[in-house]
Amino acid sequence: MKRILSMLMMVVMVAGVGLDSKAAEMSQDEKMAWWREARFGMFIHWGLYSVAEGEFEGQKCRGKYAEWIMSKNKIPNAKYEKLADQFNPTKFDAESWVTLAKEAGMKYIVITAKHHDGFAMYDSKVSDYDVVDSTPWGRDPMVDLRKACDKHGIKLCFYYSHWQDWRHPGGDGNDWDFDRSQDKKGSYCTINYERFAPYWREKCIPQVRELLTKYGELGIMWFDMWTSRQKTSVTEEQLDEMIDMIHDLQPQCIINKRIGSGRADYLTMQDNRYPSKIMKDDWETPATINDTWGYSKHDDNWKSTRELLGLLVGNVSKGGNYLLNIGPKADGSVPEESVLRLREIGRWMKANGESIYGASYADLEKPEWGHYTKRDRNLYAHVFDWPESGKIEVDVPGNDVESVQLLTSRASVKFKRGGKSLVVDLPAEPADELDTVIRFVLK
Ligand code: FHN
Repeated sequence: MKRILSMLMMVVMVAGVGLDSKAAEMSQDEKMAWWREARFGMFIHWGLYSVAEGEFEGQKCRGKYAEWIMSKNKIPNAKYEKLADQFNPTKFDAESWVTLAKEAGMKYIVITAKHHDGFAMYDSKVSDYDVVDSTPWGRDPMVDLRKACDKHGIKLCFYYSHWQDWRHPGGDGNDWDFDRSQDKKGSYCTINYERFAPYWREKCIPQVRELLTKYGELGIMWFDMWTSRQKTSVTEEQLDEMIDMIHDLQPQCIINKRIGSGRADYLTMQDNRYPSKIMKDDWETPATINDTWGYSKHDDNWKSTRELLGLLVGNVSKGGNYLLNIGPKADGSVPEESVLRLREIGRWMKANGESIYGASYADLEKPEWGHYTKRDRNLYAHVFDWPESGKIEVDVPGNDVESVQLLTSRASVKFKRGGKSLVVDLPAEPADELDTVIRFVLK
C-alpha cells in the first residue's frame, strides 16, 4: 500500500513539474497573449478606507484619493484600525462584481489584496490585521471571487502594496505613528534600508507568497511604486527576490513595472494618464470613473460613459490596455453611477467588441473625428464626433481595401477610392450614439 502511495505521489509530482516547466518555458509573447487579447480590465479598490467613505471624525480626506485618508489626515494606527469593527459587508456578492465586469466586456479583475494602509483583504496567516481576523464579517472575499471568476472566465489578479505600508513599523510612508527622524528624505516616504528590511522579510514576502499559493492561478501580480526605486527604501535585491518567487510559484503570472524593476512585464502609466502617441511595448492606464479609487461619498465627479469609452478606444488605438476602477462601498455594493456606466460600455462592447479585443494601433495619424484600431486584416474607424460633411477620409490606398461595412450590421458603406486615400460616405445617422465603428477589410 505504502509503495503504491509513493508511486502515486511520484506521478503527481512529475505531472506537477511538467506543468511548471511548461509555464516556465513560455515566451514573453505567450505570457502576454491573454492580456493583449483582453485590453479591458476591472480594478477594485476595497478596504478599511471604504468604511470611512472619504471622511474621518468629521474631517474630509485632505486629498482626492479616499484610500489615502489615513495618511492625508494623519490618523494613527490605533484609531484607524477601529474601522475594522465596522466592516460588515452584508451586500457583498462576488458573483455580482464579476458579472458586472463581464457585462462591461472586461476580461480580468485586479483587486486590492493589501493597500498602503497595510490591512490584508484576505485571510492572512502572517498577521491578524486582515479581513477575516479583525472584522465582524470574518470572511475571505478572495475565495468567493476566485470561484466567481472561474465560473465566468475572468482572470483573477491581485494588487499588493509592497512599498508603502503604514501599519508595519518598517514599511515606508508612515511618519505620523513612527519616528523617522533618522531617515533620509525620499519621495512619499523617508528612506531607511535597515528599518525596511524586517517589513520586507516578515510581512511583504510572506504575504505575497500566500497570495500566490492560496488562490490558484493568477493573471497579474500588480504592484504599486509610482516613483523611482532610488527614492524609496526598496532595494534591487529585494525586487529580484520578489520576482524570482513569482516566477517560481506562478511562472505564467505577469508583473507590472510599478514593482520598480526592469524585469517586470509591462508598463503602467501614471494614474489616469494617456500617451499622446502609439507605444509599441505593452502598457496600460489605470483609471478612475470619478476622481478617487476607494469609495468616497464626497466625490461626484463622474466621467461620462462617452468619455470613458473614448479613453478605452484611445488606449487600444495606441497599443495599450485600460484598467478601469470601481470603489465598492463598505457594505459591498457598487455605486450606482459606476454600474450604470459599465453597463453602457458593455452594451457597446457587445456589438463592437471585435474592434477592441486583440486589437491594437493602426499606424495611421489620429483622425479628428475619433480613433483607429486594427486587428489582422481589419481596420476599424471609430467615429465619435460625427462630421457635418457626412464623410470621413481614411489614409489607406483605395486599392488596398476589399470592403467597407458598418461593424454592427455589416451593411456596406459607400466609399470612393482616391489615389492614396478613401473617402467614405457615412450613413445619415450614427449607428451608435457613443461610437459608430466602420470596418475596412484590407486585402
Ligand atoms: O497611491 C496609490 C493609489 O491609492 C491607487 O492605488 C493608485 C492606482 O494606480 N496607485 C497609487 C498612486 O499611483
